Amino acid sequence: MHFNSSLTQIESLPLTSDLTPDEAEIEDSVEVPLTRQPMTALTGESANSVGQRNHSLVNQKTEELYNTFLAHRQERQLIILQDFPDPDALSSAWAYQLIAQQYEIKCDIVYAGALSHQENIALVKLTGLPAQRWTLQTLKSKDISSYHGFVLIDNQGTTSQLVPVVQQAGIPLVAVIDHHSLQSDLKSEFFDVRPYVRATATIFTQYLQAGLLTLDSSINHHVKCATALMHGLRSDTNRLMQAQEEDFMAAAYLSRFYDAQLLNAVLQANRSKRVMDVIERSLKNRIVQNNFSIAGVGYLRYDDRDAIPQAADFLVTEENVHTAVVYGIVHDEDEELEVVIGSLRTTKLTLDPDEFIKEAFGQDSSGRFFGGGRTSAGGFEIPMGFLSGGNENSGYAKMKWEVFDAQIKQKLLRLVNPKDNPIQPE
Ligand SMILES: [Mn+2]
Repeated sequence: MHFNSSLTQIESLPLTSDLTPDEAEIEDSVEVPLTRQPMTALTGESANSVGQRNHSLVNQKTEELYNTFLAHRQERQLIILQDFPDPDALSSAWAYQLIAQQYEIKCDIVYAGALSHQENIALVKLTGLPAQRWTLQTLKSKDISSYHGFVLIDNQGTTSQLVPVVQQAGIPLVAVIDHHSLQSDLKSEFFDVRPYVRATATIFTQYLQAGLLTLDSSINHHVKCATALMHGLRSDTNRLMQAQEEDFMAAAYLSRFYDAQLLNAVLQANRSKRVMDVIERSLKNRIVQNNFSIAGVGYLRYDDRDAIPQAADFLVTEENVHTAVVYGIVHDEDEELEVVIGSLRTTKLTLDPDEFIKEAFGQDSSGRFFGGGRTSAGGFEIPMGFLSGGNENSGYAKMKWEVFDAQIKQKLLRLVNPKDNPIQPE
């Protein structure tokens, strides 16, 4: 499928050799257990732990990933997250980093945008999650040639500004681990994309459970990472309400290690006033048709970008609404960068957000879709290009918003009311 040809050779390597890394060579900066349980799951002994249906796939993927780590011992890797990483991405990347350390692979977790959701900021601060913000500017100042490979987690490269630059530098893609629908035909050494799984944190928990890293409650990092994974899993499954068997099994496993108090502290993070203001605008501006709630919220600052999915989360709770779409123009004051960003949330099981967004907005001139999704959620980004900036002229700013607002509504309403005239007066 998407594996490159060298994998077949790697697969045939004996599993029994090299299981325990040389203790002397392990970096002592992070506590990682030096002994790991043998990969019992690889031989199918823990069939009850994951659920029969996907058990063999999990084992196969775990083994492939294990072999990938072995093949890249002592290398440096860049883990690239979406520009605005969520708890699922952040926690999964941390799990990858901890697993990789056992093979003396040093990983840096990077994202180009911002941590804009108050819970994400709390998660990173309270757990000490080792993610770094690297803007395109930062990237230019770094010597990225020291990285032997890059890894995409909870994304497939379409939502990060860093990916094209890293690809251009000739750094190979080592692994893609995600649960979004397939976005493009990526060539990666290791590839595990399972769109029917509700969270990437579930996939990582399965790796842990299958023996890639033995969690230990006496190790601080492990407890915090398990807590982060629990948060990631919960937040991608609407607090487990959309969780399926595999996600519940993963949560059950994490429950042995996670810190409930710490998770509670993360969840207590308050919304900023600006986020509340965006939610207020979405309430005022929403139109509801055929159980869809659609709201444009105008301009918002880059750092408040996460107010958009939060507003969508809120609008979808209205009676008789099954799907909410909220969008706005996000602007970065320094770089005059402007982009329309939108979020979709749905409780309608038969609505595929990925299909819906691709159908509504189509592709740009290079064939790239403006967005995509996963179960129950999706998002889109439409660059403003030549129209960016110039907002000090309030007449121009207003006109620009009105044009984008009208066009997005037309495109959405064509799907919402397939038989009607798509243009609805407000
Ligand atoms: Mn996710």
